[in-house]
This record gives sequence, structure tokens and C-alpha cells, in this order.
Amino acid sequence: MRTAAVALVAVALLAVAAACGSSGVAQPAGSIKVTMTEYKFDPGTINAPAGKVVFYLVNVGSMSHDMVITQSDGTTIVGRSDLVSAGDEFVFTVDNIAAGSYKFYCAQPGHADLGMRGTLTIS
Ligand SMILES: [Cu+2]
Repeated sequence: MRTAAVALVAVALLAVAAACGSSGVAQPAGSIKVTMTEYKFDPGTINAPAGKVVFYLVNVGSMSHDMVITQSDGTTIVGRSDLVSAGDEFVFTVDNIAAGSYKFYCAQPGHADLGMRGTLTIS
């Protein structure tokens, strides 16, 4: 009985460690916070000044997501984030982005078609 209680406490502690383990990246000053869920980005329409743009990606969903930015043709990639695990955050920096219209989407299979896409306007 006592062994079982100790095991339960150990499991509880592990669960807490897992919950805070990989996250904890603070939002950088001047970054644009983008929340990722199944299956959308919030906001889905982003405006930013030309130059260096920093996205603070927060995955509050239950699956891994990423963010790929393309020219308005939808295929020429100008930036790609790391894969962000569920519950994790990632600071995604795009250097020297020029004024213009861009698109972004999640490159995980099927996600973009299910709605994980948006538009980025750089001015
Ligand atoms: Cu996704």
C-alpha cells in the first residue's frame, strides 16, 4: 500500500515535470504572437513592417504544427519554422523580408487544407 502511494506521487511529479518541461520560452519584445491549434493560426491575417520579423509561435493544440511562409505564389518559401510540439513555443525569426504580400501555412500533412493557412502583408 505504501509502495503504491509512493509510485502515485512519482507519477504525479513526472506529469508536472512534463507539463512545464519543454515550454517556457518567453515572448520576445516586438515579436508577433501567433497561436496554433487544430486547424488554424490566430491571427490568420498578419501585418508587419519590412525587415526582420519575429513570430512567437504558441502551440495550444494537441498536435505538432509548424509555419511556412511563401511568396504570394504559394510555393516560393521565404521562411520555415521548426516543428512546434503541442504545448510548446518557438521563436521564429525571418530576416530581411521585403514589402509585399505573402502566404503562410502549416506544412504538416493535411493541415493547410483543413484551414491552417493565412496571409502576411509586409509594408
Ligand atoms: Cu498544423
